[in-house]
Amino acid sequence: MESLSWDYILKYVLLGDSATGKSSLLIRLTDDRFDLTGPTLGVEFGSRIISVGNEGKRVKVQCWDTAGTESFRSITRSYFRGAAGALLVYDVTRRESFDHVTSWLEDLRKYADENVSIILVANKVDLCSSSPEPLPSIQYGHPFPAPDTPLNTSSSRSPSPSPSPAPATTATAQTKDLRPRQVSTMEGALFAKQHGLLYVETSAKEGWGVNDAFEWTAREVLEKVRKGEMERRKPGGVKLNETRQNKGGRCC
Ligand SMILES: Nc1nc2c(ncn2[C@@H]2O[C@H](COP(=O)(O)OP(=O)(O)OP(=O)(O)O)[C@@H](O)[C@H]2O)c(=O)[nH]1
Ligand SMILES: [Mg+2]
Repeated sequence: MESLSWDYILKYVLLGDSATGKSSLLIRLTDDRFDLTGPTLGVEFGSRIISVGNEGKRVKVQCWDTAGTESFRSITRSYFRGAAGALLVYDVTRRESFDHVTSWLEDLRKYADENVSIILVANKVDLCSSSPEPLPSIQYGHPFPAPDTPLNTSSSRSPSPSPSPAPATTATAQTKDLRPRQVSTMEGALFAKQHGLLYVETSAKEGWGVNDAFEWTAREVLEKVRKGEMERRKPGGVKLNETRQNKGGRCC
């Protein structure tokens, strides 16, 4: 029975500029495919059960995919309320979409619950690299790079505090078909760290990092539940399957 097959239901929202790949990320999560998608009109919905953490908690992610177009902004904001997790998406090949992250974040802070777990999603990395690369250590709470480390140089994703004399942002594309990257890994990860967000790099096209984006967010939500920082029975946001918890013993 479906109701017995999950431990938690978490409500998520996907937000960010139009054409950053929000719908494509959701389709990759729910159907594991990459399709041509038109712009979202208002909101769309998708759901999947994922396994989270070492204990393999079964989390049903119920995800509202919002339109990035400005004209839908007042509608999409209304979906932020009650979300336990939010994926704030930008396109690494389009600087403007990263510049607008601040404004999307302001909306989230204003309209979503204060405990919402937010992950900054740097999407379309396949356009700049032929394989996913390791993320910088700052993402995992290690020290910031030296103050004089240029923010725009880390397309090579070196977490090293003394980065090699790396080329500037545009130099990532070494293969003819690859595009220049306009927002480096270091810049995205630093922004996330400074604003208390998680950070992940994804390609909805290749499937890189997509499950991580949803799982890491769920981990943070469950950790908040464990610490009592988040209501378990709040309508929408986090719902606990009492039957499974009673049978299975411990909570999160
Ligand atoms: N190469 C590449 N293209 C992508 C990726 N993700 C999305 N796209 C393409 O980018 C375009 C926009 O993708 P959508 O998923 O519709 O973008 P969206 O953010 O949902 O856009 P709105 O619904 O208008 O807010 C489509 O042509 C996708 O095929 C990716 O990871 N890599
Ligand atoms: Mg869409």
